[in-house]
Amino acid sequence: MFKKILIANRGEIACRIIRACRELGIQTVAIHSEVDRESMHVKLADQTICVGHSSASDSYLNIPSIIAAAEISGADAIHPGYGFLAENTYFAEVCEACGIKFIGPSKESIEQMGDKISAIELMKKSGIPTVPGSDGPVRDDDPRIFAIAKKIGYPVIIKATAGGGGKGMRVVVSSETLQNAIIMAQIEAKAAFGNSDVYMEKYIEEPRHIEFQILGDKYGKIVYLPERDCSIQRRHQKLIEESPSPLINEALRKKIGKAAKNVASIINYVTVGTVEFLVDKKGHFYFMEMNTRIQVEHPVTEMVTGIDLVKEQIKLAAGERLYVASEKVKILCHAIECRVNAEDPDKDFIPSPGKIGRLYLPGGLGIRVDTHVYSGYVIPPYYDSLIAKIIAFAPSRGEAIMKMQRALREVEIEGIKNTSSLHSKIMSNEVFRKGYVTTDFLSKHIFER
Ligand code: MV4
Repeated sequence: MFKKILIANRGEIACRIIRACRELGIQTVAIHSEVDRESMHVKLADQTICVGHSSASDSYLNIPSIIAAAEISGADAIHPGYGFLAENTYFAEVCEACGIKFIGPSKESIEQMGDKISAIELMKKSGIPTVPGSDGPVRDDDPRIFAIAKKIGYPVIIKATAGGGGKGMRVVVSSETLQNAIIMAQIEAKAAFGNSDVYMEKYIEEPRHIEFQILGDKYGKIVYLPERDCSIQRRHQKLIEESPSPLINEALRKKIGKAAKNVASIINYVTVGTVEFLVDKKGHFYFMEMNTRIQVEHPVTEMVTGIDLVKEQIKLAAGERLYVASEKVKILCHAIECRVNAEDPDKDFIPSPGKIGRLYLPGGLGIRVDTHVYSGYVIPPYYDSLIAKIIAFAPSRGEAIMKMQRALREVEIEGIKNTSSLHSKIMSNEVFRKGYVTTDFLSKHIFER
């Protein structure tokens, strides 16, 4: 096992990782930017090193500085958390070259999933269900686009090859608007990514975003855990995640779970990761992408399964054997996570950094709060706006919703704006309460005009 781990991250996830290390008896090194001197992760760690100025590129993305910090402190491993360098193949490579264990999969695995188009291609070739599509770029001046779209079947969606995060996507319902949509998508893609390539896919109507947590050891054993439903998103940012999905039954769970396990096997995946699928109304599922990191929403799976995913991730990176078996994993409860952001829901969610005055965060039976904020803490404007994750867990979905509502009522965060009122609104929405969550839920039922 590792003796000392450097955490190349900040915020709630850095705190989460330090806690896991402490329970495993591993020393911790926190790195931080100049503005983060008073941050919670710095207070929690055994050792701290300032790695640069406040902007992320000078600090949490500063590879030479982070590697130097690991060498000076004698850390034998680096945990990248999520975001920042978590899916950076070059960083994983540099760690390896310096004899420091990168706590994550191999650089080859990161690379194979890093390019979303070639990841889909590889999975399709390997027999994993993918959305029917053009299998390559399409151009507006190519007369074959009409035949391709007809074969796929309308509606189709045009996506940017270099895209991600839903930028530049366009839905086309009939051949009349196809060519124009491709032209517009190409222009948008060029402006946003400097690359005008676009491709075509069958548009899945009212899909759900269903993802499976997987774990893998270096001996080739892979298990999948019960799914998370992450359909409630705003501008392709997840807001609420829950497990199990109210719209997945045992048979479908097994079917998609096995596919997720196969996806991980294909790339010899080690440690923890997540395979994302789009699922349509009929229960057809399609591979979307794989995240080769621990994710923001991992706590819902921890509450549902009783497995500490961060500790498992560290143990698997250290070469330990996986003792979990998919068939033995039980769904212990229903869990829901609300991401509370320092944003103003009344002003189009503009970030709301600043000093936190009075702070009261909820607790009690069935509530877990993962956060790094405290009364007097100043939220810097440089990084993402997540300030707390409230996780409610109870024997049933209805009870978990009740708990979340009561927890949200207890939240008091003075000095800055936050999104807890939006969560309260969603928790009391009838469509949500019935479990009817698809990716257009927010625009249809919450932000309707
Ligand atoms: C889709 C889709 C429907 N059909 N692809 C959005 C982000 C990008 N990663 C994929 N996205 C979608 N791709 C096909 N063929 C609907 C979405 C989508 C979506 C997906 C997951 C979660 C939220 C979403 C919100 C809008 C659209």
